[in-house]
Amino acid sequence: MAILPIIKYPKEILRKTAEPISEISEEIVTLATNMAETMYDAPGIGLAAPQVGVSKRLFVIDLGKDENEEKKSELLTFINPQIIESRGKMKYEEGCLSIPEIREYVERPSWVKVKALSISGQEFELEAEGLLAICIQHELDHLNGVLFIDYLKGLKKKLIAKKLMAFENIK
Ligand code: K1U
Ligand code: ZN
Repeated sequence: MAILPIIKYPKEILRKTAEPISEISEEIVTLATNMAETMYDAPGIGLAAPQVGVSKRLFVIDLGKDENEEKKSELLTFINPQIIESRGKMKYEEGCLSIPEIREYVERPSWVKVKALSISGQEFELEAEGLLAICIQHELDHLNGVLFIDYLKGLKKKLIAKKLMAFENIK
């Protein structure tokens, strides 16, 4: 197992459309394992393959235990994910491991149904709401070269432009 370096904004790979995974090889299994370790170490609640420099359609999510510890921590791995239904709206203050120290509210569907392959190659469907739905959409955006800052408009966009320029200068 290994902790991988996390690619930071504005690196080009974060803007590319990632390639579908045609075979769940040993290399993919190792990548998913290392991505999970990297996410726990960061710490974060999700991580997409382009964030570790691999332009492939794979992400991992673990929201951890909830406050009441009613829900256990569960590692979810999504390969070639597709959102097949969505509804509702909610705002959540998102962060991104590739854009450290910036958190902003983004509005997205509050419920999604996602279809993907598991790490063992099994197709599954998952219905998610709340933070899990938000995190799935954030990670799927990474596979399409979209970042949460792209959703900001008006004054918010202008205000964070300055902070983003600081990242651009240390490219
Ligand atoms: O994809 C990423 O950059 C990871 C990102 C996922 C995410 C967070 C919030 C809303 C949508 C998607 C993060 O994990 S940022 C770190 C974070 O939010 C967090 C870290 C430790 C504990 C709890 C949250
Ligand atoms: Zn992110």
